[in-house]
Amino acid sequence: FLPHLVASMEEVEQTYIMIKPDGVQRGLVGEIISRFERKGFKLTGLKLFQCPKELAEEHYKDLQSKPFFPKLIDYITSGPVVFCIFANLVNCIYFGKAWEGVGVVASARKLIGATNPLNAEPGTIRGDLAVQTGRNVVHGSDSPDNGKREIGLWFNEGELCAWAAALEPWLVE
Ligand code: IDP
Ligand code: MG
Repeated sequence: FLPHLVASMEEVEQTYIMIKPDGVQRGLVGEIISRFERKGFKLTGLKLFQCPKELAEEHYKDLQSKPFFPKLIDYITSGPVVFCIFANLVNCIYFGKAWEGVGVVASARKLIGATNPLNAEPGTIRGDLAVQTGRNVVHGSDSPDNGKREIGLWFNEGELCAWAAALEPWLVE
């Protein structure tokens, strides 16, 4: 396969997924990443990182006024997080255009499940692996625009990899 035929990643919808400190401590990194891989999404970035307070506050700035905000920042900065980017598969090899259908952002939110793990369906990550909102093991962007914003916050230029997945024709018609 010819890497130069990969569409520019800017044209491709991408989501920012973060395995929170409880997920790392509990040894769930492989399990969680595996669920997105098995679904068929393409991994385009990956990092282990101790999040500084300022970055956690910027990431969750929409929740600043919530009473749980200080506890949330303590939680996210309490140990290393693993974060990654998953992209929609594209049939770029043949057509050079993004796959139409439910985007990776919305689909990843479905795989993750409801914010409160007690309401998350079995089969979802939070439904299977977590019990409390304050320890819900994983974050996923809630819109394509927020996906772009979060990727910009957590990754530096040149850290993402656009690559042609050889299995793509078996996942996208
Ligand atoms: P989301 O992660 O499902 O998108 P948001 O409402 O964006 O949920 O909240 C971000 C994170 O803040 C949650 O995943 C959870 O870790 C934390 N959080 C939200 N609501 C509460 C709460 O009521 N108590 C404690 N933590 C909360
Ligand atoms: Mg959210």
